[in-house]
Amino acid sequence: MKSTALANANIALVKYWGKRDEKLILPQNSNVSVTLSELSTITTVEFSDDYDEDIFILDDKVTSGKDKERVLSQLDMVREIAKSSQKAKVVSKNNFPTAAGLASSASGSAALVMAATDAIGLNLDKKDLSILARRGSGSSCRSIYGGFVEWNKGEAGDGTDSYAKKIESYDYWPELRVVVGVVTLSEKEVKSRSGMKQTVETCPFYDGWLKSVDKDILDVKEAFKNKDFSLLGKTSEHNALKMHALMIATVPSIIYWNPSTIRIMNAVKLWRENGLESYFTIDAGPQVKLLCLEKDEQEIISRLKAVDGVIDVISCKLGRDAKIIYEHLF
Ligand code: 2P0
Repeated sequence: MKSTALANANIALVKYWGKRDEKLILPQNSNVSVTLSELSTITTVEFSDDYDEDIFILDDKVTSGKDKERVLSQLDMVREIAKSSQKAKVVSKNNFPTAAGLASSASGSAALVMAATDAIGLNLDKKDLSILARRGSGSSCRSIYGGFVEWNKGEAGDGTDSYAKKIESYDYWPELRVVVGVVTLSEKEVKSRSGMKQTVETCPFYDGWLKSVDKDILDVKEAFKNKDFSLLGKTSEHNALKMHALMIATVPSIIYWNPSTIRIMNAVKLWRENGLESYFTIDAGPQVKLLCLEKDEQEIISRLKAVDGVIDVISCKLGRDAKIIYEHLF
């Protein structure tokens, strides 16, 4: 009744920002991500009659409040499918800063459902794991897979057709890199969940976003197919800026950037003008992720490290599928 899973974080190239169903976590638009090799969560789950209540320990701290509630509600879903009432102990570790916009909820929820379903003896396929992960945190449905991944928004009211599928495997484009510039270790002030709800409710440009996203998805898929780095980068960068434009035009306004974020954005444009090709994408936090090719990786890393306010740089390849591992955390 004990199992451990490892899932990698992912970064969206075409973003998810807004739900059409808050409870089931169904997105307004389809979206596309790349799974990141170096950012991961490992989670061990044990179901046992010895536990009187569920326990959740994240990065060595016993959690309570919203973080714990999310885990409990996912455990409840797993118990319901398995027709079990056993309580569980969950221990989870991120190898990167939690909740600062490096997609910890994505890798966390994916690792949790994979470990919990395995521990309780369910043998779910990846589609069902993706749906269960989605119920914990939308973007996590993409972290079940490695490589390039699409979360199709689906049409059904019950969410049964809203799950992720792999577009290309982790080894499809070995030269591609995502270099993460860490500019803060603090947790963000506005959580994605409330921020995106505010945007759907108040942003006057939201319809324009929805009208333009499908073309971005076609373009990134075309870029994957032809390994067209420029098209991939341009589309991803523009899509990220469009999402941040929505956030800025939300009432009250949500600005996730800090001065270092803007310094990196300006630097990347300048580097490009001078022949070093790289593009940025930014999620719901100040961290910046740069897309580049292997031939420019070392130059990008050293230039990024030199930008004022950059605390750490993590260079990723395309990550692999989430998986069960055999070294437990307790
Ligand atoms: C994404 N983000 O596509 C977008 C881009 C952040 C910016 O998905 O409410 O933690 O749990 O579904 O998945 C972050 O939001 O939100 C996110 P919920 P989630 O990666």
